[in-house]
Amino acid sequence: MATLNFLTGNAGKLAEAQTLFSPLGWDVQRFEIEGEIPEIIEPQTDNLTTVALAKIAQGVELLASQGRLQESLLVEDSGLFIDALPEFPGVYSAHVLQSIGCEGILRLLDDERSAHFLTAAVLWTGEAVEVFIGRCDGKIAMEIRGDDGFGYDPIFIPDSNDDDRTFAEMPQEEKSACSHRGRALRALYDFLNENGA
Ligand code: ITT
Repeated sequence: MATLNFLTGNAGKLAEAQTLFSPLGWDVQRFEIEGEIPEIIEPQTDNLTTVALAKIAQGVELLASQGRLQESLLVEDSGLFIDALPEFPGVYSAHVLQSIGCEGILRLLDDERSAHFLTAAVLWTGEAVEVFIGRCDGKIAMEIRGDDGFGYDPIFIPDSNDDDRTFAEMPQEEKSACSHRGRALRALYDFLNENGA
């Protein structure tokens, strides 16, 4: 089984990547140095891809410092974008979740509830950097629902879902089949396959 290192502090993201890649023969492991997840500095910018590229640049330096530059490394940056609140929470999704939470988002919204998630996944192949984007359209629920998933999952209803369930009310495989992360990571997997990784 091939190994893919994933530099992330988010256990939910790691679990989703593992669920998606393991049936495909890839073992996704959290990238750690001496048992610790390395600290990564995210730049102030309104672009997810720019953030993800800054993360991979730091990750590749860390690989090099460990003499592991030939290994692959994955990072990703994701955000929730709500049409009624332009660019919000967007690149500030992690900070907004920590400060006002899903309840706070619900309090800000009226009838207009359309939204989408975006993921910018960046892969260091051991030689070069590749970018994969995934998007999932949907809407913000009227209330918090479901116990699965993480982050904004209890308030996001994907359009592909015809029974109004939130991501947090779906098994992980069902979320991955239509999610922003699932789309970006399947594109990444196709790239790995086509390039004989
Ligand atoms: P990293 O260490 O990988 O950077 P993070 O938690 O800082 O992890 P992001 O900045 O990419 O991740 O994510 C922004 C926020 O959006 C964060 O609070 C996540 O919990 C949330 N989020 C990301 N993907 C999500 C998803 O699929 N469903 C629900 N919330 C999600």
